[in-house]
Amino acid sequence: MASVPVVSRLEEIYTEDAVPAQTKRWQHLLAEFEQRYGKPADFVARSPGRVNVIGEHIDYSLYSVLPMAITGDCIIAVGVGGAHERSADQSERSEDAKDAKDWTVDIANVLPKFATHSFAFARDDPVAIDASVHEWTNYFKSGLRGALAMLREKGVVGGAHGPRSLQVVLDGTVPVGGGLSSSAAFTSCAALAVLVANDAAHKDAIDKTALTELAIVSERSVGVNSGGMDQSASVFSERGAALFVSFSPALTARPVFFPAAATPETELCFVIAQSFVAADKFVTGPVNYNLRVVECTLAAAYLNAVLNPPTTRLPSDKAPLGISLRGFHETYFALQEKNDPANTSLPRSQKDQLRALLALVDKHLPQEEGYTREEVAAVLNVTVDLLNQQYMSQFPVRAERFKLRQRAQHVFGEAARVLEFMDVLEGAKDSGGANSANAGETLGETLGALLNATQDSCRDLYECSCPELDELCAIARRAGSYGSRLTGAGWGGCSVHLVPANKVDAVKAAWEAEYYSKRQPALTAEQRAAAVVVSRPGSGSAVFVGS
Ligand code: NG1
Ligand code: MG
Repeated sequence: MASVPVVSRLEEIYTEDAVPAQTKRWQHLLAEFEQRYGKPADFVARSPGRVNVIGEHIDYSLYSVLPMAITGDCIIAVGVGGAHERSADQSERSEDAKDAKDWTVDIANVLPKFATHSFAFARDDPVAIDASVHEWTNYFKSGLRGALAMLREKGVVGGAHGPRSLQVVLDGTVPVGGGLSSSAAFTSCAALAVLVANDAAHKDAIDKTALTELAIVSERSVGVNSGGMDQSASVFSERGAALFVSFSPALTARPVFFPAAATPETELCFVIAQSFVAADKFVTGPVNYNLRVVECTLAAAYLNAVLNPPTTRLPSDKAPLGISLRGFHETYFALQEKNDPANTSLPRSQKDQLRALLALVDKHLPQEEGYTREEVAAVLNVTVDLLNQQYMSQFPVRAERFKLRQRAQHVFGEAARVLEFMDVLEGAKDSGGANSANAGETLGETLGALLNATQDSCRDLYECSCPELDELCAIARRAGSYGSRLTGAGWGGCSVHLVPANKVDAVKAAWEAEYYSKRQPALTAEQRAAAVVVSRPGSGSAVFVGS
């Protein structure tokens, strides 16, 4: 079991060169807390945003992904208890204690544009969230709700032990709606804050896996049917490394180091560039993100119906809608093996299996124009009503046709690219790293080609890019990027680029001249300064108890 680190010095969280700037920000947060609540904060919880290196839109189909944490993060100063809190004794004795809203959260943001709120909740309350209203404190509520559910299950909260009232002040530096996962940073951080506040005696024993799993489920209560990449990256990351996250058979995450370059000029850098196209999943979820989740799930059910024996049911798994393309994948090959154990031509490695699945998609999901509800329901042997109810009631979607062919092609292809990317990285390490300048170039080109292929697939098969993101990628490649693509959900937000250190300035200048000054002339100086970031992999969630 790996626990969330409890630290008393900021150096343990940030790199040396980031510490001075961060120290100021943390002091400001703590001063704001004291001024607002008239007492010092008890602790600060912290969770970072992330950039995804490769593996886009496959986490909710339970395929492995490779994100890394960024320096931008959410920090929450927390005070526990307070005037409103009814004592455990009182709560137990009183008749109506169960329903009395005796616990409160006061929540403020260092940025005044986020209005201050207070809300109360009862001892056994699941904490109501109105996902139809896009309200910044919903993310805190989602973390609170998930964490309390876990604490109740563990018996830490319940009976004579009421939950704790909280006063919190938050500061976030992950751009909102930018594909860098401000939402997961906020949700994981809130969940962590609530766990520590309610079980202070065990604050150094908060299991990273448990925190991640609860943050994944929590974030869905805000209205997006997301996978688990962002929360995993936020919680598990280690400074200096990307993170290989797997969801099947269980959630695991391991650090992945990029080989050292021969010279500083050839060092491989990840450069993140904002498109400034806002992609708001809450508004557009029914026609983009949540719709893709449904399309992938329907593709899994459809392939199962046409390729496996009629009575085969896909195993229910931790995918958002309970079954996944990965579940189909495993079931299909397990049955093939069982029926014909002597068959030596069955693909054994994940990569070969994914290739075989692409051929099956080509044959059994031929309709480029997509599939109607009636067509899918007929193959699944259910009514359209049941289909709607099973897959489209909790998170509504709007579509006439479901592009099962293209979505499945993207998912299997992208899952294979992640494995290929890992093989290339690990091969480079085995052969002594990118030690000569030429080896560095070849490595950059090979990895870059995979990133470019991801962008093509996102644009053409998954339809989650947009002209601005395509343009940022094209400009960067012309100026020396090895590989460029959108990162996160897409439809706007950020792009990520693999660039050798000696080309970073040229790429930045090209964006300025060809994109920002032309496409986004109205940007403020501040926005412009934040538009492009060279990102080093940062560390994950932590609890800060220093003074
Ligand atoms: P963004 O939009 O960057 O938060 C979303 C999902 C991820 C993953 C990516 C696409 C949420 C919270 N996260 O990321 O789980 O599916 O899209 O790869 O919705
Ligand atoms: Mg998000």
